[in-house]
Amino acid sequence: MRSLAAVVGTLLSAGGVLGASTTRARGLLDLHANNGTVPGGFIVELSSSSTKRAADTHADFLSELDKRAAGKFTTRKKYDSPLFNGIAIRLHTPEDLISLASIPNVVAVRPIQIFQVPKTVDRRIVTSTSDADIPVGQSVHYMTGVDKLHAQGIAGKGVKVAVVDSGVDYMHPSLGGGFGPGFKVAGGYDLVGDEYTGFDNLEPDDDPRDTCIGHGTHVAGIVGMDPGNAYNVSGVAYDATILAYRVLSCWGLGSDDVYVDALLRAHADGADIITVSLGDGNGWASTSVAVVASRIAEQGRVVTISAGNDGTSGSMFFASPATGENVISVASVQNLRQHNAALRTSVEHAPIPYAVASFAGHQGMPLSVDETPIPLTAISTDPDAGDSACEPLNVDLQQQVVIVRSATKCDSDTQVSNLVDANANIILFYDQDPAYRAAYGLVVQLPVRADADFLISELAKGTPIRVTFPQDNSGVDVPDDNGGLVSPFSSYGPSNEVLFKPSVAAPGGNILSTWLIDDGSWAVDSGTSMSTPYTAGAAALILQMKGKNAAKNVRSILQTTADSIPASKDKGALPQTLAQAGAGLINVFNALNAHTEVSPAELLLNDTAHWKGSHKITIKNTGKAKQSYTISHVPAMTVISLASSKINFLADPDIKQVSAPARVKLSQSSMTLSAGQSAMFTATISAPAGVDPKLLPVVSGSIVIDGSQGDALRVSYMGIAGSLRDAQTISTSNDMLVPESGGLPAVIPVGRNESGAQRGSRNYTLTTLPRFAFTMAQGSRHVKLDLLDAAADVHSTIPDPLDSAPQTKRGFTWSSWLPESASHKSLNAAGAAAIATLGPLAEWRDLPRGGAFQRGSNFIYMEFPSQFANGTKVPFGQYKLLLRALRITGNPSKAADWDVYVSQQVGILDG
Ligand SMILES: *[C@@H]1O[C@H](CO)[C@@H](O)[C@H](O)[C@H]1NC(C)=O
Ligand SMILES: *[C@@H]1O[C@H](CO)[C@@H](O)[C@H](O)[C@H]1NC(C)=O
Ligand SMILES: *[C@@H]1O[C@H](CO)[C@@H](O)[C@H](O)[C@H]1NC(C)=O
Ligand SMILES: *[C@@H]1O[C@H](CO)[C@@H](O)[C@H](O)[C@H]1NC(C)=O
Ligand SMILES: *[C@@H]1O[C@H](CO)[C@@H](O)[C@H](O)[C@H]1NC(C)=O
Ligand SMILES: CC(=O)N[C@H]1CO[C@H](CO)[C@@H](O)[C@@H]1O
Repeated sequence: MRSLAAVVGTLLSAGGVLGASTTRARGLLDLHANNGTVPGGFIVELSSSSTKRAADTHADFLSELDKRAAGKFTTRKKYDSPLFNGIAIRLHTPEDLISLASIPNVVAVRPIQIFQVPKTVDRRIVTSTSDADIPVGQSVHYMTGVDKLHAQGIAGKGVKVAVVDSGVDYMHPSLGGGFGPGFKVAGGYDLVGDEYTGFDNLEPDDDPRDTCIGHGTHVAGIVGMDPGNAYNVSGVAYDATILAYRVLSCWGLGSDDVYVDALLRAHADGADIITVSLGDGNGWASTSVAVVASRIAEQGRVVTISAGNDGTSGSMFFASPATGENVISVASVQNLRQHNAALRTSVEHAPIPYAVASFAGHQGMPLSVDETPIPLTAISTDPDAGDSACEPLNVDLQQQVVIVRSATKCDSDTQVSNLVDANANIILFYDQDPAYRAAYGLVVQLPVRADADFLISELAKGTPIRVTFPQDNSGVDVPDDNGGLVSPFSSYGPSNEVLFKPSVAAPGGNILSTWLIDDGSWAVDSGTSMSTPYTAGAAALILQMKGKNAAKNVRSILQTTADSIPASKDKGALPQTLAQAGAGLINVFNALNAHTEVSPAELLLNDTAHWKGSHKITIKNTGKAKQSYTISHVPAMTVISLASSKINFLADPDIKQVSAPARVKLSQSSMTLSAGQSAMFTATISAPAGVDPKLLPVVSGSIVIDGSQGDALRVSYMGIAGSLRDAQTISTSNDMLVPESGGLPAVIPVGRNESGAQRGSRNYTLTTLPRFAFTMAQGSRHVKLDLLDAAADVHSTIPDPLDSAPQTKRGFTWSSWLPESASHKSLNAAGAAAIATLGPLAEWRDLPRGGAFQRGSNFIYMEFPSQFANGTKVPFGQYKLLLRALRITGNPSKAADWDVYVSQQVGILDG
């Protein structure tokens, strides 16, 4: 069973536009700010020093801005932490962006991003316990060794964990039933208020109770809910103290200027661990929250952040702020058990678990039909039939539920379409291909084969059976066929800087935890939002046992003692790519009981243009007796990132993993160390043979160190067996996102009768200006849009998608928008500047690549600019647009490191 990954956060994120069409941009100020960035909003980082206090730099900055900004501005936040000095402001006039960057002491200007409450992958409120042998809540602890630590009474005593989320419903009996000193939720703050939408409507107060969203309550329960409840579930660190920082309003909206504040507050309040289940597919480590989170981690606190739920977008689509260099970014593994809805039958039998199989179906949710009993029919009375409903059927199945085996002789779509043609009401599949995604709504899957066999044998005997689909929330726990494997929704790394991302994995698929007491009190939910607090709880157990000075080592400890996660349940399957699994599934018992330390935990290979293959690894025997070690290499699956078109990333269901191991030479294959002794060996890793470097294969694996006292530790490596600088950055393919579009970039005329991209040259007036759209195949640190004289002798260095694509209708439905934003210091980019242009129109920094199913999909879809970046009107004339994007790791002063695209000719005429 697979679900379409949910979208975490919003789009477009880190980019900013320098200058926009003023009138249109002003219009945007009035829009609901749910479009990626706060219009006109920036976090400005300022430099401070011992002679210049933060407060003074704030005052200087504001008085300078007051002098320079023609329009008004609003001050949203002031940060004067030693970790981050700066101001968040909102400009009311786009032209003032230019002033911003030129003010002294400005270190960085980053647009304020809007975040939404992560849409978790499946959610279900639960109301009844099941009779399964391992309760769904405890099974996660069996997976990670936490059950054994709980049995020893280790549950995070004395450790403070800050939950930065939608608040916590601390009135929940399993979360302490109160707030303040002495309670489990001992402190925190509401930084947003109920109504915050990203505009200037923050209403902070000191009560962080979660009354409307539930996400933070679920997260807090995973960290530390008390045992002894009806479901016999417990948080990982139920003796820890929780601090709740509410950063999401009842609209489910928050913004990163607020998150930065929350992180700094949690740090100042003495949180030992900060956990953040928020993020946005982005790829870059340079967003405000990622930068601040990383600095906090560097200061010796543990920061856990979700990898993101964008696994269907393929490799290198990692969420920010989990991209932050020093944070622990957490992937998700499926719980061993899952909670299913259950149908009832008119014959004596326990409720039968089923899963809704449609594309949009939510695991665990009942099929949405009324509760009248419906007769059941089998297409074949042979439960092993492999060809049922492969041919058109000569029966009328109206008003019947049909049970059918997933065929081996034809595909499920054929079966479904034959059954639907025969008027089947509801289809029950069994033995189903887990990759199956039905296009029809009323298709369910029975995960337990014995249930199907029972129903068919009764029907074969002639017993009439009626089935009902109760619409209440009672259900049944069953083993998950994919239990223990990486959740398909879990985002892939590495980051665009080729940092080792994700760090580790923890249970995040089908997790039972606390919920709002006004909305059922308990829920099963899935996402890296769930695996992240699990890891925060694990860190609390480690800090309790090893002391708080261990904080800086928690990531390494969890990584080196993690358990390898296989790519499938097949015997002998290689480990899942570490780009999705991280170093492996955390094993907290091993983390606290190993008699050996190895370092470093991560080997960063970078890409082939910057390959670092040789690494020294130290093994230390921390036990009381002599130990001998064997050292070996265990490769993981290699991800082929790009489609053979060599432009765009492969997305679900085409993500390709192959067995193409890196070649690893170890200077030693064994060693013996006496108690307390340490020694070093060298691992030399080269890119695998037989994979096309142009497809950017992500290669990963571990050096495994097995000790004679039972320790199994690992050092994990990740790198790209190709050169990022050689990869085309501007997408020009027509097989991504809008298949029928004819490809981007393109000038797109608008009007009732318009349906395609502009071909050839064309004239417009100011009232009929077209749009311009593009999307990125790779992330880019720097994207520039300039105006060219139509006669300029400048040519694209990338193919024009219109040359290869048939002229077909476009599917654009988005309204015009152009995120206003960043003023950045003007370029010293000689390479890009070498082309003579009429002037800059817009620019973006740290743009993410397009994702597969993103809302908005990181398209830039904008009005044809009628003004330069500085607000000066573009005179009437004949023009082309010049779009340039710096390749990842490209040198801005080298022309060859920029992709250049020149648009069709556009005339702007008076009229
Ligand atoms: C409840 O969980 C504990 C472990 O935390 C386990 O030992 C016990 O058997 C469980 N009880 C039930 C009724 O499942
Ligand atoms: C990889 O190399 C690039 C280019 O030198 C550098 O910017 C980046 O930080 C390197 N990444 C790592 C993980 O070392
Ligand atoms: C749009 O097409 C319709 C039908 O072909 C035609 O009648 C109408 O005049 C066209 N409108 C414009 C603005 O060209
Ligand atoms: C656009 O307008 C210019 C100036 O009026 C004219 O020379 C040119 O032929 C027009 N181009 C098209 C494609 O109509
Ligand atoms: C604005 O930018 C354009 C294009 O670069 C330039 O020609 C013009 O002189 C600038 N105007 C001002 C007021 O700086
Ligand atoms: C272009 C775009 O996506 N605009 C959206 C911005 O957010 C508001 C509120 O959610 C939507 O209504 C707009 O469609």
